Amino acid sequence: MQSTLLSRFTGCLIGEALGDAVGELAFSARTRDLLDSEVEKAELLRYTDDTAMALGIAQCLVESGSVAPEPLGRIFHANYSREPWRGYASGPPSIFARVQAVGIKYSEAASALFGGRGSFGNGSAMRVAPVGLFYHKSPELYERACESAMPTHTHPLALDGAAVQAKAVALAIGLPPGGAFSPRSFLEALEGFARTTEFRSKIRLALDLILSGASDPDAARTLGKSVAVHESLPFSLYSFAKYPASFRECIYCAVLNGGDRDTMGAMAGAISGAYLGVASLPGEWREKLENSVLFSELAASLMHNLPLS
Ligand code: AR6
Ligand code: MG
Repeated sequence: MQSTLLSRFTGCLIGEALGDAVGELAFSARTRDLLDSEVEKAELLRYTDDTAMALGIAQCLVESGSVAPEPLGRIFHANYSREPWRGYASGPPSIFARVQAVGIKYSEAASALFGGRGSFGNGSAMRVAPVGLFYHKSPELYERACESAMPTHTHPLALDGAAVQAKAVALAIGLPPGGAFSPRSFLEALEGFARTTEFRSKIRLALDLILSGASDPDAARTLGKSVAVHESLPFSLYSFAKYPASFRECIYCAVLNGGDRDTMGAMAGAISGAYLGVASLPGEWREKLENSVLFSELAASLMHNLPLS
């Protein structure tokens, strides 16, 4: 039982990193064959800011048992300062610079972005998977996911998106990987968990597209695939719910239909890895993953420090 849960936790973190790294390659290798050959040629599968920030959240949970915005902001900031080349968008670095210059709180700097509306980029959802793992049985899951968004993303859509992605990971952990998977049950549970009209209607649309047999490119066009969280997250959920039995097929769907490829790979990969467990992720991808020991260690530490439920 314990080893099954550990394999899901590890699968989630490694799945996130693999989807991110393979998705990043898909910006230049835009077909399945080209992508396979790029992965084969690569010595190392290198992840981007998505996974770097997910690692920051896991680190904060292991160190403090919480995702309080200020300590979490300090960890994001320190990790960014060490590796600024991971492909961050403009929002987080500008928040870190402002906090450093003026001494305000991370969440205060975050809420001033984009004309005072805060960011609805997918940055809060792309990194939230460890919150989904840690609080998978907790009634506080929604609130804790929002808390983890606050150091950089304060827009209501970014908060709801973080909560929906965390819930997707939590649901995936609770489902038997060998059993019959119902896209309807999975997506309707997420629809019921979401609190914004945008997410509720997009998740419903993702289900309708699966049930009606739409093609993946049509689904991507219909749902959207940009850095806006209410576009790229619904298509990531679609990718997992359409291809639950195969990590590889799920990732091909998420990263080979244009848009924000690395982040859709990261979000879909975290859910798929949590559902299937680490042993079901492609071995030839796993053996090339940068820092893979760190993911296994963090997964074990998260599991051994779970809050009482
Ligand atoms: N109004 C208009 N545009 C917005 C708004 C808004 N309220 N919020 C976000 N955008 P950012 P992230 C647009 O900078 O979410 C990395 O490559 C705006 O164009 O907060 O952490 C990752 O791998 C802004 O530049 O960063 C992900 O792909 C963009 O959304 C992605 O970037 C990103 O928001 C994550 O970015
Ligand atoms: Mg990225």
